[in-house]
Parts: sequence; structure tokens; C-alpha cells
Amino acid sequence: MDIQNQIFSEILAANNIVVTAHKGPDGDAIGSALAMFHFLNAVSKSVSVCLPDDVAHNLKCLNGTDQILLFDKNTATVKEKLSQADLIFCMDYNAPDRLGSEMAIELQHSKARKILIDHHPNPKEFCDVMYSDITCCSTAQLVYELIEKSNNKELLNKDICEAIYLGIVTDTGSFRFPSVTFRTHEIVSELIKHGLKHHIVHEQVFDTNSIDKLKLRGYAIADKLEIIAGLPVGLITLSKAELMRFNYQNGDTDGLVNTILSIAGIEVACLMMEKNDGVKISFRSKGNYFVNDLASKNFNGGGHKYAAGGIFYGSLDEASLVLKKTINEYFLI
Ligand SMILES: [Mn+2]
Repeated sequence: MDIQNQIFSEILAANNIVVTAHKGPDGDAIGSALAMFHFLNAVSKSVSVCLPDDVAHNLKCLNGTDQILLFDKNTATVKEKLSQADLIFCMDYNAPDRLGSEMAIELQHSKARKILIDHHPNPKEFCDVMYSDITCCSTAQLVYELIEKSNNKELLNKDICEAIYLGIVTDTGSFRFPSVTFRTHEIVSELIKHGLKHHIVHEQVFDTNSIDKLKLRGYAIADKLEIIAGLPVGLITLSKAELMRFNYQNGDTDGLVNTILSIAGIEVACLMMEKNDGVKISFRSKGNYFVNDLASKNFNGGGHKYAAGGIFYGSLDEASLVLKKTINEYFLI
């Protein structure tokens, strides 16, 4: 039996399903989780979506968003859901700690069968079934493959289609990354056939900026962007105080690192933001430069070749010094 049908038979055997996705959920996390939620509803399963924390305002456009349970707000309820589940889906993450340490413990203590659906490299073996495809552009695309290959295409409805599209469009930079294949476009054409209004989702995600968000980005680019001497590397650092000045909301800096990479000649882009638990770091790159090693070796993180991230336990200045030191060595190789 192929993996998709194996997963579908696990679904049919389950009574109480929980769908999880990673902390700081992006469009693919929320899109793949809600696509799964609507699919499971379509096969009449009892299902809850439990996320570690809230999604950004512009990603709240999907039906079902209001039913999501957040671990940081409804801790007791989420703990109960995880412990009572007989099947848990782990969407768009490759290791339990991507849920945050506390929710990760609850996941690991749960006796439920666990199924991973993900496209991040080097998945940890923490699930009973691992549907990991690191060549795939998004986890949402894998949800589509699950639905099609388990012969459930007739169940595709507007809610499922919009959720899958949200995951694909955000994780592919609106269909521009090398991870997009003919299959991605083929799938989107199926979604449109099944009722997707792609421009409406796209507008809700990309054309709903707040003025504070645009001002923060303008400030970051005008005053905080530095090009590291002699290297095709751009860096923006933002302190807690700077973020507060612009009433920072989750998601306000999403894509800012890609803006750095859009500068002609820049091959590696880095965004560092001071948060309560450390400095959050995002990397993007192109061409022959891969950033997953840079993130895992120096910044307690990892990710894809061209998109990675991590966290640094220290000050913003220290984080930026570590980057400048290691990036010089990296370009010497
Ligand atoms: Mn993803």
C-alpha cells in the first residue's frame, strides 16, 4: 500500500483526531492544518486543530480559523485533546520541539498514533507514519496528494481548496521558488476546477497590510539594512524597542528577508529580531549558497537549503557578530 492509502486507512480507523502544526504558524502550517481539518470533516471524523500559538492576521482568511485551539491560550483544553486523541497529525514540522518545549512534551506523552506530513529536511523519527517529501514545495501540496491518491478527489470542496492554495502560494513565494513543479500548477488547476477563487485568497494574504507594518518595513530597509563588507550578504537587525515603536504584530516582518534577497547581487539575506526568549533569525539564499547549515551550526536551527532559521541565546549585537564572523568563513570555503 502506498503511503497516502496507508494514512487514509489510519484515518478511517481513528475516532478522535487532532491536527497540529508548528509554532509561529506560517501560511503552509495553517493551510495544511486546515486543509486536513476540512478533509477529515468531509469524511465525518471528529477533529480539532491545535496550534502552539496564534496565526498572523493576514492568514486568518480561511474557514475554520475560528475553531483553532491555541496552546498558549487554551493550555488545559489542548492538553486534554492531545491526551484523548487516538490519532495526531503533525503538519509542516520535522521535530517535536517545533511545537515549543511545553506542547512538545504533551505530544510525546500522548498515546495516540502519530502521522507526520512534512517537507522539511532531516525529519526526526517521532511519528508512527512518516509522509516526508523534502522535494515538495509545501506540506499543503502533500495534503492534496493524500486526498487524490486515496481516491477522495470528489470530496474537494471550497474550504479544502482554499486551505491548500494558501499553503502552496505562501511557501512558494507566489509560485516563484525552484520547488514549484508542473505538478504544483496541475494541482492548483484542480483546485480552481473545484471552486477555488485564487485571487481572493491572494488578496487577503498579501493586500491586507497595516500602516504600522509598512512603516516598520520601510524603517528596516531605510535605516537598518547593512551589506556585509565585501560579501553578497544583506542583514537587517531589529531590537525589541524598534519592534515596539511600530506596534509589531506577529507576521509584520514576514517576507522582509526576501526583500533583502531581492537586491541585485545579494546571495544571502538575514533578518534578526530580538524576542523575549532570544534573537530570532531567518535566512534566505539563492544560487550556490545554502543556508540550512549556517542556521543549524551557529543558530540552533535548520531548514531548507534556500530558507532556514534559528534562534540565538544572547544579545542582538552578539548574534550579528557571530553571523559576521561565520559568514566570512563560509564564503572562504
Ligand atoms: Mn511548509
